[in-house]
Amino acid sequence: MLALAGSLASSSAALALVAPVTAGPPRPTHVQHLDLNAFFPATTKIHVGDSVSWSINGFHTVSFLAAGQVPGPPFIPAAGNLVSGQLDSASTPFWFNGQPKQIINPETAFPSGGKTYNGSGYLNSGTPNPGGPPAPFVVKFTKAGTFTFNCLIHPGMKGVVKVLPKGAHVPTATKDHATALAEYVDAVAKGRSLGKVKPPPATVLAGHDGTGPVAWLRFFPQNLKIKAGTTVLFKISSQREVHTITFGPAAYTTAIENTFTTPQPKPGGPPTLVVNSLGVFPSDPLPLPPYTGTNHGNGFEGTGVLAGGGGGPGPPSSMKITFTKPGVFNYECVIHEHMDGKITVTK
Ligand SMILES: [Cu+2]
Repeated sequence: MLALAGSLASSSAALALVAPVTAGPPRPTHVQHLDLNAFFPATTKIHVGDSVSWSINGFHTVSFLAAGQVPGPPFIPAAGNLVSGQLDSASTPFWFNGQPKQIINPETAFPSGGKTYNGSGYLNSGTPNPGGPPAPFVVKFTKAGTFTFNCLIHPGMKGVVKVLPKGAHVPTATKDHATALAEYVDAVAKGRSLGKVKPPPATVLAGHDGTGPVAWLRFFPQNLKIKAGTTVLFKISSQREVHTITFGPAAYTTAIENTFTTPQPKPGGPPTLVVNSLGVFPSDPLPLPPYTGTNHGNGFEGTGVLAGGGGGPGPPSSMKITFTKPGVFNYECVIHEHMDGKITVTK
């Protein structure tokens, strides 16, 4: 019975087109620290009854919003679930004890709306689970229309599915692949050009992405050389990414990165994805104090999450830190692996 159902399903699937799209680059950029936050191709045309298959390459969602729906931010405070007992390495309690824990917005993180879209309502792939690439996300479209979808992690990362009546011209999957590759080549070229940025003095840019698909997961410059007493501006230079600037011993900051989110089981539903307070909150009440290399006993100081969206109620897009003591001070972004930098301070 099951085998029969399976063969019926595959024979009817063979008649309908499945259009390929990738969330993130269709192939590696082959440029160190360069990623792409876009859907390739940006626009897909199919017939009513056809499907689109999204390969998810990176931390993205495929999300169709209901009319009037404004997606919530990726991080939200957990009502009634407060940070407690967090001490620094000098055994002093952090300021954020008593604040609501930050969690990954469950509306963003978990699938919703099934695998068939009739052009209305909320349909979300959810975020990929850790460990291995996720299976393609396949959605069948049952109604003609033009439907925009978003990545809820990277604001402005959008694509369009045009569902046309049967008989209208639609490209073949081969043509879709060719369009995706042309867009990818263009995006990598934009990335190379944005990567030539020369930041102003005493400024570190986290990423330098413009408003398009480019996602530089590095700092510019990676080693900033300054005199003691200099105030450095750390600034997100991206509309779509979030980053942190987190100083401290490598073992301490890497531990924050490796436990950036922790699933806490919740009866009767998906787990709550709690974000590490040491990564998401600034290490100190703002403005951040001068950095001496021994803050919090072990040299920990961090901006918490910075976001480039700018203007809105979300996280800030920049912070300043004054460096008072000579030394070489390493920091990292605890959200993106291999996104590391250093500040070299001389007398
Ligand atoms: Cu980052």
